[in-house]
Amino acid sequence: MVNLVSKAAIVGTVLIAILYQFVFKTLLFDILGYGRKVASIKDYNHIKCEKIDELGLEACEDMWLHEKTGFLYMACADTRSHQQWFPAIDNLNASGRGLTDRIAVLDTRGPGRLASRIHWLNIENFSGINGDGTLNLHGLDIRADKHTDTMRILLVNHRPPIDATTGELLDATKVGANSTIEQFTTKAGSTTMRHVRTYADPVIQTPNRVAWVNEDSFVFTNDRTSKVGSRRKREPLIGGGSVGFCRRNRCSIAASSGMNLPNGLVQGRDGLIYVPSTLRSDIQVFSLEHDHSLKKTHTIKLPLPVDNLSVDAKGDIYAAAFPKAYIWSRATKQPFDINPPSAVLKITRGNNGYKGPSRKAHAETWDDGEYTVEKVFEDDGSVLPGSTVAVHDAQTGRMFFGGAMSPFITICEKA
Ligand SMILES: *[C@@H]1O[C@H](CO)[C@@H](O)[C@H](O)[C@H]1NC(C)=O
Ligand SMILES: *[C@@H]1O[C@H](CO)[C@@H](O)[C@H](O)[C@H]1NC(C)=O
Ligand SMILES: *[C@@H]1O[C@H](CO)[C@@H](O)[C@H](O)[C@H]1NC(C)=O
Ligand SMILES: CC(=O)N[C@H]1CO[C@H](CO)[C@@H](O)[C@@H]1O
Repeated sequence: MVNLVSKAAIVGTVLIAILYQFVFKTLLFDILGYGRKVASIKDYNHIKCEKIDELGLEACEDMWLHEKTGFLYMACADTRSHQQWFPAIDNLNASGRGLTDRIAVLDTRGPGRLASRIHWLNIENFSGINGDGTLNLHGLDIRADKHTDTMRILLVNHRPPIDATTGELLDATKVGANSTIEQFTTKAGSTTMRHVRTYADPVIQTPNRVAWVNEDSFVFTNDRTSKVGSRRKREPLIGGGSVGFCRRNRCSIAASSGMNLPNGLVQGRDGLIYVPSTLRSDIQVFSLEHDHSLKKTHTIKLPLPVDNLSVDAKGDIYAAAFPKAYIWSRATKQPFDINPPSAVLKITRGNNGYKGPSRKAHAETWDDGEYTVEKVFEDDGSVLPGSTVAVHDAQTGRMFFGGAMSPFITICEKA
């Protein structure tokens, strides 16, 4: 008996040691970033960045660039309300939710002062919560029509849960947010967007980002498996989350295995769906099958945990990355005091042949034969917002950065 116990204890200790090696070490160093050295933007002397901390461009969680016009569409909110209501990070005080979340449009290629090139989209035909017309924004995607100037907008909307009979707020810490996906339509340069429909479906649980796949279908990530509860608390260790597919008013789960905090997915120029999982430091690549399921074709390993992806006009994918995720997570609680480090990765398809480490200061590249990953630059938190999205304009070379909890956005260009 004693022998058995001690044997069990030894096996237990060994298991913990192995766990430390493979799980906690990965978690601590590779994912949370303890001990990782971060370069400063000043080390990249070919890049000049400007922080935009006025004009109301706050908590701009997600961005999309209209290639043709250079209009940058941003889903913005305010940092203080995100501290109360932002279901993705368990901020579930619905009565403190933002009532002014809106879409900003910045004419990035126009002349004149920035302030004169910004406008906000007015909303038409959308009732919001009890008729107040409000949205609580998160991910967005826009599809520009090939032949007309129509643009189809999809927005993740974290509605507070409402009692259908009394119209009173329900306790979101118990039932979670009532998240939906909203479709709007607008035209390039217009100052309004008109509501088309709401996607409310049991499959839309914890939506994070949406991505159009054609005129009437889209995919989206559920960053977690459940809105609230104990399963959710364990998910960082056991994994979870899924990708859903919606066509007109019907939604279904398209992929649900091997993810851990899947978030800012995109459709690449190659038609494949790229799904980053923040807590796995990888991007899973899927093809969309005729039955609306996703079939995995590749996994791109990344040197840093990444967040939301964007595709530029050349088809290169840009990713906002967290060199020190543990600081990012602290900053979500003190967004005005702590500005976490960020990095930008560029992912290129096609075997360019591994060229060895690049000569550019601090540049690093990785190549798996199918995809090349390059660290474009990183910042210790002095100019970039704790970035959750990075968008590249291939025409001008400019890059735009926003962050869910940041009180500002940043624009960078080659000096
Ligand atoms: C929730 O938000 C409301 C409105 O901002 C605020 O008065 C209240 O103190 C907040 N509750 C908690 C628990 O933080
Ligand atoms: C708004 O909705 C109303 C009723 O649902 C409809 O009659 C009207 O045409 C809509 N307006 C626009 C601009 O679509
Ligand atoms: C969630 O939103 C949908 C769409 O507006 C609505 O029909 C439903 O009643 C809402 N449910 C809750 C619990 O708020
Ligand atoms: C659409 C979007 O912006 N998604 C995610 C970007 O990254 C942050 C941090 O992980 C998430 O909270 C967002 O949900």
